[in-house]
Amino acid sequence: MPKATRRAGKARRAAEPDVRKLVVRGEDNFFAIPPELATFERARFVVMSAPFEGTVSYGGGTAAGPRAVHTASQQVELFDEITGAEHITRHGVCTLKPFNTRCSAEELTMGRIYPVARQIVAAGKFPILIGGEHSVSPGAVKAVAEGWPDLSIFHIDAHSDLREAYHDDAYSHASAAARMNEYAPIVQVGIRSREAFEPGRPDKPVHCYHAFEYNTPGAWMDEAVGKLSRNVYLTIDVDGFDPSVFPGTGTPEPGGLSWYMGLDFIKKIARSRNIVGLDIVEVAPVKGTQVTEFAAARLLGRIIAFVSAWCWNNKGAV
Ligand SMILES: [Mn+2]
Repeated sequence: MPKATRRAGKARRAAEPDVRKLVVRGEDNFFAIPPELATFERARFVVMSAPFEGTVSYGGGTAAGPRAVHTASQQVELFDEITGAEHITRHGVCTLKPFNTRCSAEELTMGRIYPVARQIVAAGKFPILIGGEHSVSPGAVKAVAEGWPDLSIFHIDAHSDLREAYHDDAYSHASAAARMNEYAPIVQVGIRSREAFEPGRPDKPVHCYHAFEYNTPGAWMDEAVGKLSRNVYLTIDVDGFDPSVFPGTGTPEPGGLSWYMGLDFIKKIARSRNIVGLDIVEVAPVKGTQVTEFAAARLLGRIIAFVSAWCWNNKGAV
């Protein structure tokens, strides 16, 4: 074998680190839980951080998002009064060191996030990804889609993100849903900013619930959840919520989901489907206030509770 080829082969293997070597030791983990509950072996949830803002088109700051959510999570009460239990310590949450994000969006999500997420899914654990801009998500979705057949995506966002490419970059944040759509059909809610024509893939439909029409609780929420298949990946751009809930985000749009409407959606999904992966992206902390990152940490804690309480005891059939 020529020398150059052998070297290339070695480089590829080096780019796929063992997930166990990325684990944060000690108490500076998500939710500040005892380290013995945060090992890869013990924990059923595993949190990846991707502090990336390579392709943002307007306000910046998302590179600081994951660490801010990490720090805020350490102030979140571990008991969940909605489900009546302390799921975070019961099931354990493993924190991974942040990805090195000095690379293209494509290299980050496909070359770095995907192989780690794949190992998490293969170990039977629940992958969580904290961004960073939305371009980090497709690699995690790919790993989950390979591990879970019959996957669909529930997508909370102000933006449809279905452009085939943006500024010639197919892995731009504005193309995140187009890339995710390669792996699964999508149900979008909160959408209030889009290109006129973004058809999605014919074999994997995209159902869009625009915010101008669907902005208050109603039967449409059950209809939207009804379009999801058995296994569901949640991708949550915090700008899908109203800016009063998440003011710190790159492209805030007025008129999004209320806090409780968002939670109700996720509750409905957890009660009737099997949620198998999650990302929360586009947190851009605002100096002098912790509102955004604390809300994101709280959302993460709630979703962990809903998955634990309902998906993992789910007797319902779809
Ligand atoms: Mn968005």
